[in-house]
Amino acid sequence: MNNKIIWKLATGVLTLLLVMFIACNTPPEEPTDLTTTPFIPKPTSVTATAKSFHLDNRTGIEVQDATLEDLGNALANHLKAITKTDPVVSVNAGNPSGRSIHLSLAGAEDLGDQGYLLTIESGQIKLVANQPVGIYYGIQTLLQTLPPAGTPSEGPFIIPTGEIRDIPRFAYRGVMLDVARHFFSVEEVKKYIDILAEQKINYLHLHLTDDQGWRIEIKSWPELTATGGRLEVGGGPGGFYTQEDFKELIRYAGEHFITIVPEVDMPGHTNAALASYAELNCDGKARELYTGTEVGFSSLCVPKEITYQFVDDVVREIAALKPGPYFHLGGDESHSTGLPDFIKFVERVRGIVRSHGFIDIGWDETAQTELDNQSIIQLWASADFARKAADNGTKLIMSPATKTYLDMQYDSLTPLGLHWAAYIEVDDAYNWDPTTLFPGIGAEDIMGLEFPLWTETVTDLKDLEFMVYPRLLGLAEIAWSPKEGRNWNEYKDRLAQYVPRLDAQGINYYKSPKVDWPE
Ligand code: TNX
Repeated sequence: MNNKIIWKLATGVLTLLLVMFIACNTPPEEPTDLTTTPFIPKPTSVTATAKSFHLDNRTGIEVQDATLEDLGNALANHLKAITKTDPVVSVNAGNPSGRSIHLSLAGAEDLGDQGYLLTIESGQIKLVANQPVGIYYGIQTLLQTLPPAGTPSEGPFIIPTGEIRDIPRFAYRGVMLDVARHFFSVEEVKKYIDILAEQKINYLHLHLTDDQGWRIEIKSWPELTATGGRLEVGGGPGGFYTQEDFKELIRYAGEHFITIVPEVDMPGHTNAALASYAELNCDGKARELYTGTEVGFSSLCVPKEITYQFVDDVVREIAALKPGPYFHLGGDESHSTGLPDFIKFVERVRGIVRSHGFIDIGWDETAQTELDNQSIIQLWASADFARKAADNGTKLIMSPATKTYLDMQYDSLTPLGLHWAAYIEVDDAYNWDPTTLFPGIGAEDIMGLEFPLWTETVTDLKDLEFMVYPRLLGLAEIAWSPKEGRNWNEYKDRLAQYVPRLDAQGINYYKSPKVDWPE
């Protein structure tokens, strides 16, 4: 061999070694595409820039000022649970430094109160919003770019680069839980709150009273819980929230940017109260406790003054717990209250509710009263009542039973639930739109959507999860994401890819035959 050949061989080997060295030490620039991440609910817009952000133990979290420190810490805790890294949270009002996730309230007006802008670059991630709640939602989205917490994952944790601009379609995105037919403990409700927050649900309406149970302590009327809280459907031990419990629920929900909406259902659905206090009955005789599932047989006594003293005490004590701006006065299925009495009752109670600083919400029957446009009407059964309200400028919460009732069975084989309104398969819960379902009710009339779970047949958290998931994911998307481009086939693939998140949290979801679930 002559020198030239040796020289060529040597440089060849060296080049190879160098290439191998570089390849091993720089993360591969694998092609990424942020637009294929299976987000639920789908963000308003996602654009991809095909690079990647590597989340590792050099990643820090920077918050613009102390007001965002709690959110920074919450994000750090989530990342710790997913990646086993331990990101340091620091305050940095200036430009984000390299490798950080930077949170700031330097948003733009077009993000509204709840929107956010998430910009992922290979060197840093920036999350901006106008309000902390927008940052919270941006964090929920960012977490969906990573594997779910609790799954064994060693990384590398690679986040595709791009930009997500996300603004909710409806300001009010709620669920309702009936804790009266079957009681759910503070711990169970908290577990539900944890998963609701991931879908950007922001209201939890608690149906606190019904024929079968009174579930909130009212100190001036102690028998409501001592007697009225004792049982539940089927005769099992019921339960109730002390005022301290309820404050804790309000606090915990607030930490997840969820507002509690308390409901005391009146004048019907009141047997538990009528069993607790004889004087609330027109005939002065206390009723028996009831553990069946019929509706429409009970009524507070409309002509008696003590009825309004009772309502005033209840609303005042609940107002003192500061749940939020809304109080739901029920008003559904008051079949044992004559219509003139019903109207008289609702109008007077509405005044009491407002006198304690609340905005009143009522089920659609309450639209039969004289309305100013300050009330909110919740449509569940009657589009006619709701239309009357809308024509009057009253805002609607849309909970059509045929689409949004989470206690409706998926199909005739579903072991739990009812079907008086419909069978609601996972595709039925997704393939509809609140702005076109009823003639004469459009986007301008609707302040939001709510997804109720009545619990005549739902006894515990496992039952709850089975009826709620996966339908709630699709419903939450209808409430959050733009209507344009909504498509079941595209969604059902995303849903299938989302499943590891449900599995990781041990959620007992219904494996609908309509979805190709992963093996
Ligand atoms: C109707 S929806 C009711 C509830 C039942 C539910 C069962 C509404 C306002 N009233 O009392 O629990 O059906 O699906």
